[in-house]
Amino acid sequence: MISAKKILAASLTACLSVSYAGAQNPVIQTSYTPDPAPMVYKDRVYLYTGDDIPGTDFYYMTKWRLFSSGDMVNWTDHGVPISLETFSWARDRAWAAQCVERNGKFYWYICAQTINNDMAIGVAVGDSPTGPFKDAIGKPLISTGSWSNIDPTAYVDHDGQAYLYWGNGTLFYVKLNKDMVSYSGDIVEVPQTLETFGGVRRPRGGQNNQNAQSGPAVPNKDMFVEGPWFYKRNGIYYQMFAGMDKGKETLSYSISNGPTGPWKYQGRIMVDQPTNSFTNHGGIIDFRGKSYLFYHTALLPGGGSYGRSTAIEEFTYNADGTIPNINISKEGPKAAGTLNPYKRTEAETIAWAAKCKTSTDAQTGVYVSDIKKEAL
Ligand code: FUB
Repeated sequence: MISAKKILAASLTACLSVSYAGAQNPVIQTSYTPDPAPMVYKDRVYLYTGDDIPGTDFYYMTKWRLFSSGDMVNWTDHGVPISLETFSWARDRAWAAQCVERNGKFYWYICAQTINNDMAIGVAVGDSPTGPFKDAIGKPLISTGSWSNIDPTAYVDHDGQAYLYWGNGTLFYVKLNKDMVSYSGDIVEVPQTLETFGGVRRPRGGQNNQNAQSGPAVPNKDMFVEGPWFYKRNGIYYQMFAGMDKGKETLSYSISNGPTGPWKYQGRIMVDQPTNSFTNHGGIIDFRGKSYLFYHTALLPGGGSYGRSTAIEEFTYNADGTIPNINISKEGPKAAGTLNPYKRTEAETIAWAAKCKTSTDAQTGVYVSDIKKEAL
């Protein structure tokens, strides 16, 4: 049964989506949405994010959220498909994740703190981009006792070989098997030099984001801190990552002719921007002929370094495939399509939800539960 409020909100949303032309960033206003990981599937963008908890003083995160859009402006809230409870081995720190599709199955690579207190990478699997998802193997996929086991990014190359990269301070990869939930060969540590990632990697140590501020004594241009985003476009392999500038994370990138390097540092994509957040974490997609950078800021009211939100900028690659400098904006992307006014659109598809709150229950799924001032 759908409440009157929900029907009212559905109509309201349809109006907003047609006429609304104001700010879009941060793109989700009903919850904090750090570490955005976009995925394009069948003419729709799926946005997998973390969930910052307001009022905390560290990245104590417990769940992962999902949204989708057909036009980059109206985002449908799919709630919380997975949380720490999905993974029996995970106890805290539901950090950055990415979902990729292979042969109609969806593999959501996550990282979390284990019951042994280290960080490990796991994988949930589902039959649709919105799930339901379950822990694919009932144990971590990557577990070496290291705090560097965070921020997985996966890509299935055109020859069918899939790769999983991840890391904090140190960048690693493995070759995934066709099942996407196991791997063959050794875990490989990617060499970091001035030429490959703009600097030598910082010393090993308690790899958390505080330590990321202390780099090595050599004059680096940049360095790999965390948050790799691995993909291929027009024959070029890209490795975007959170680098470092003046004690704050950048988005920087390296490229290669092959999936495992050698990497060549290219520079910074996003640097020195008033994001209000120490960390940054990005994802890049092409959708309907345009290119988009997803990143996070702390610019949602009440936000901060532990209250981060997804933002998006449209951009154009340079002719040689290099990526231009991208600044943050309040406006965000323009609509890349329209909602179909003859098709039912429920209230949880929202263009600007600053005064809305969403909730979930077993019967209705996700629904708009409040429309008022300062609803977050
Ligand atoms: O969200 C927790 C951690 O902060 C992520 O894993 C890092 O990439 C940084 O964004």
